[in-house]
Amino acid sequence: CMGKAIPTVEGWHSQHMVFSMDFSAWNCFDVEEKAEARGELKAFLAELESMHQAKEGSYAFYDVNGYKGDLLLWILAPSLEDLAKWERKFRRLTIASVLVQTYSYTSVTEVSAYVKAKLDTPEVDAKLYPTVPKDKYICFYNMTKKREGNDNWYMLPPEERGRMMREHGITGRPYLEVLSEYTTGGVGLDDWEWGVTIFSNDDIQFKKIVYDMRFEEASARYGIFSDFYVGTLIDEACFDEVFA
Ligand code: 76R
Repeated sequence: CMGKAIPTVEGWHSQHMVFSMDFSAWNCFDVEEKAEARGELKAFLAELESMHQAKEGSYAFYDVNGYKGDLLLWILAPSLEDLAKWERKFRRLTIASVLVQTYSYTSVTEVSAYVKAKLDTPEVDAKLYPTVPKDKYICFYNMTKKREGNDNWYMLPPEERGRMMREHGITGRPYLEVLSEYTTGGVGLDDWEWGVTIFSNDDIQFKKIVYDMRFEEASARYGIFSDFYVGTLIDEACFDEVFA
């Protein structure tokens, strides 16, 4: 790495996609057409599951709360063209004809050397090539560091940024008992600088960690956030209900 930027290492590419479902269009499908569309979607998810099992990528598929969308699909794969291939497969599904994509974020898994000087450890590998858990809940949002007047993250000396990121790590670490967090970097790839994807079996932990972090200097002074997306896992048990 050259210059003032902290060294980072990158792993899999990442595509977050949020879709809204046009229920009036979906309800024009008859019973058999719906069953067929569900079958196709299940086969698509089974393909993602094999990639995940083979540890050649990973994915998450959640039922989103509120008006921002109905479905959140997160895919991790080695390259941008792999992600494009999955996107194409998805949009050729029958069910895609009743879905409108309302949000997306293209990025890459990232670990930075703010805290750990060594970037070739098993812990770092687990962040770069994650086996995404099938926890009950997901929380996804984007973050950018401010560049405004005196509050310009990118004008700070590296030691200052290091101090704040260490503080950030100290706040975050205890939460690893109750949630998993993945940071993906989108600088040069998409509009926001980072994606934050958190999984837990207790959604209240999202509220607790995000609130806790609001008091950190790195967030209080420099954090800018996108919309938040929360949702519930679409598993075998609720699949037919979600796509009724
Ligand atoms: O301790 C370490 O080894 C890693 C330290 C660490 C870094 C460098 C770390 C730890 N994060 C890092 C980078 Mn994080 N993180 C977020 C959010 O809502 C908010 O205010 C922030 C959203 C959460 C919830 C979270 C959780 N982290 C980053 C970056 C890149 C910043 C940069 O490079 O300038 C962002 C945007 C970001 C945001 N972080 C942790 C956590 C948790 C739970 C930890 C501790 C556990 C761990 O090491 O994984």
